[in-house]
Amino acid sequence: MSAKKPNVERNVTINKSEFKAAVVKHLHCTLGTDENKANNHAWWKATCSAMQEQVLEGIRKTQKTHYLNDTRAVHYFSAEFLMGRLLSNNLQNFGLFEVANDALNELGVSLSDVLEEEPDMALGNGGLGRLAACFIDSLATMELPAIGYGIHYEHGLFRQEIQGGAQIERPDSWRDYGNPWEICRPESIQEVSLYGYVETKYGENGRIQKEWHPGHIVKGIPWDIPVVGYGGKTVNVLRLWQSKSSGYFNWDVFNAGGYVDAQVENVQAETISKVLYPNDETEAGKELRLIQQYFFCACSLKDIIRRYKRAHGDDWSRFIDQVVIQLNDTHPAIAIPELMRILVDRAELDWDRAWGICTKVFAYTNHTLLPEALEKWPARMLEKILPRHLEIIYEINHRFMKEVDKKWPGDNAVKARLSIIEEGNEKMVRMGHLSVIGSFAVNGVAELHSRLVKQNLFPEFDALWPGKLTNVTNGITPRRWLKACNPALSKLIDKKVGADWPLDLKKLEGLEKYAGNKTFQKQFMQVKQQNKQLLAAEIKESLGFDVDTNAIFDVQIKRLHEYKRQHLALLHIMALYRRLLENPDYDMHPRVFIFGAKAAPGYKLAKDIIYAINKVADKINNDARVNQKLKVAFLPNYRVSLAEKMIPAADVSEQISTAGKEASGTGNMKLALNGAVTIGTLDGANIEIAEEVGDDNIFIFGLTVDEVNELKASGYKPYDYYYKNPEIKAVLDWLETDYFTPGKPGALASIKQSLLDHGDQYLVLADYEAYSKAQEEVDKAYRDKERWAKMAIINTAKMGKFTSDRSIRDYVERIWKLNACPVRKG
Ligand code: H53
Repeated sequence: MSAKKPNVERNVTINKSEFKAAVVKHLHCTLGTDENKANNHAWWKATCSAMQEQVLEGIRKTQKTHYLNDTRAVHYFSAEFLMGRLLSNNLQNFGLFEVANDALNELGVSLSDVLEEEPDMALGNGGLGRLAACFIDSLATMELPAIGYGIHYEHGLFRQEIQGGAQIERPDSWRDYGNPWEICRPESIQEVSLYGYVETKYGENGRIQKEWHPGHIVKGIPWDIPVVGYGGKTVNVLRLWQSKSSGYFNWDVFNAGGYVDAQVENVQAETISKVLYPNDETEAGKELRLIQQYFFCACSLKDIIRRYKRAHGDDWSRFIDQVVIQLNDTHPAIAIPELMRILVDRAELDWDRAWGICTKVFAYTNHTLLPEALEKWPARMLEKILPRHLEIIYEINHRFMKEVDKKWPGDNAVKARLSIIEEGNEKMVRMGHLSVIGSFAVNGVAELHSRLVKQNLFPEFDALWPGKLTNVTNGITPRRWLKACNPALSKLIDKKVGADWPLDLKKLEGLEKYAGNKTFQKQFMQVKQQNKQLLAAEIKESLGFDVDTNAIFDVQIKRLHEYKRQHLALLHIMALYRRLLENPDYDMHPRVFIFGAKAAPGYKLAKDIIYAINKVADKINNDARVNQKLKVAFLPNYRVSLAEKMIPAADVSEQISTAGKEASGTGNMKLALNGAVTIGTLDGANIEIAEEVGDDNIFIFGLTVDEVNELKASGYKPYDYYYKNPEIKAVLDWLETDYFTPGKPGALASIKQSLLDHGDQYLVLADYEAYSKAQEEVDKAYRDKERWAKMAIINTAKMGKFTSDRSIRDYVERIWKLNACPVRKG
């Protein structure tokens, strides 16, 4: 089949002097400045523009090739794409990194300083958005016809400042001074309808026809962001839609009374794409969010259909051969009734034919089991914003309920569970159900998660359609997450296993035979040490204090959420502090606990945990009695470009979520790939990481999913642990004093309350002792230098499975059925 491993042959050949000339040309002709005046920002833009010449040529060739071959393509619909910076990645993927480095050097400019000028493109919250970015990298690398569709947010995820220990949100402005990568495509503008009413008409043949008279129309303007595959052959695009007023006012609707809705006037067209909702794993339930979702789905479907019709006219029979749409979570699920509306109301296909098409086009990825993350929309809200879509959803549900009745005759309980409509005080539309019913494949994102999706979330759907629910374990792109972010390790690896591992990550297994080799161990750990020095410099610059690079760098980087249990790590840090105060000779290897995490602005406890980490850090870092052995660094504004600095420097990777809660995790893969050893629970992809590296090379602790369930079923009592374990008690009581917050007793008390009075939903106290023991094992292992080096090497060696190329191969073979379409020179 199709998705073969690509070869390394490159499509771009430009030498140093040509590159230099191109940069200077853009400095003069694009930016109107010159070498003497230009600052790093100008050099960055000029370098991007020089690259963009190559990129645009790549896009042109790719699109021409795909058009001429009339390829089947995957359309990745996602409300989030967390791209990070593009220059370094594009240089790497075109194989021009060294060329650019030398060229800029000759111009007296440092490439690494120039790279720092680029603002992160943070159009996503966390894992789900970053996964989308890794996937489009792999798709381009594997020469697969693909397009990402999303929203051109004016403001991406907020910038986090820490003031007095607390998180402050500031607006992100990734394109305030222009973005050199994006290409506006006015020729492909689309219009999207909202609000209004539905008219029922009777056609000549007695056929009932529905006509939606919208109350509001907005324009969608496409901006294309290039997605350069490794080797620079295929350059796909990420198409992001910006909303604009259409200047269109429907007098008919107004006169017919359909425009009376006060809200309509409130929805300024431009606000739709103004800002990314900063909630990760919580459903916002806001009208604007639903409008955002519909807006980008409607624009994207029109775009797909326009392209299809260019090749196939009004003949819908080949649509399912050409188009597959992957729904990244339920955020784009409204695309299902939208496609039905287009097929039934516009193209006038009969329902069954339209449904037959729809259910062969969509596939859905579930990323969570957390109830608060499963989207539901009030039927009334849908009726107001998308009246025709609500009718269509009712019809889908009506027909589906008949199918359920055939399978489970007369069973109303099962019907209530499976219905797209949840009855109650307020009727709700369950987007997860709609997604499962409207898709031909549904996947979870790690083995355990996919099993739980089948067993707990959608058991009857699995019984109804055996085989539809499946697993595709997540992955990460090794181009960004090893080659680009860890050049020293990459070079060392090149020498041992050859330079083509970025395309075939299983090649890293070749390192295994050196895991016990003293010389290699030394080289490997020297690279780690260098990376730790770089991070130490970053910590010094950002936080103002020194850290010992001989200490264990223990890293926890991810969104702040109770289920991820940063507060479990915090309790343990406080316990170490206490042990050191009680016994100055307490035997531990020096450790620096390093955090990066943003909290959703409305998530009070998550913000309290950030505050607590910072307050505890202040105290410890300034306490001369302990700070030779213990330090805590909370690096503000965690984002992709900061991750790229933290990950190569980590010794220990904290993956300590409550079992059954983290669908997969991808930070776990990035850290292990860079030689960090995991301390983690049997959750998400940690399980598969443990399978790959073996039990000796990972520190697994804590309750399993079954044990979590048993404990909850038997009535979990967190107070039992509080009274039983004096350390837990002491540390929790400490939080209530003003020791860490002088003059403000109780400022950290909400954490204690959540763990005791509010029931400790995520079993922090139940796992505490096991975690603390596992940390002692980590300490012991680290002191044995050879043992540690071996563990670290094996972690890198065994991460082959977690390349996003493998995930994409799984999608291609099992779900998308795509063929690669190589783009040739010329
Ligand atoms: O998706 C990641 C997983 C991770 C999961 C995350 C995620 C979001 O970032 C946002 C919403 C959501 O439902 C899930 O938490 O475990 O690795 C990619 O699959």
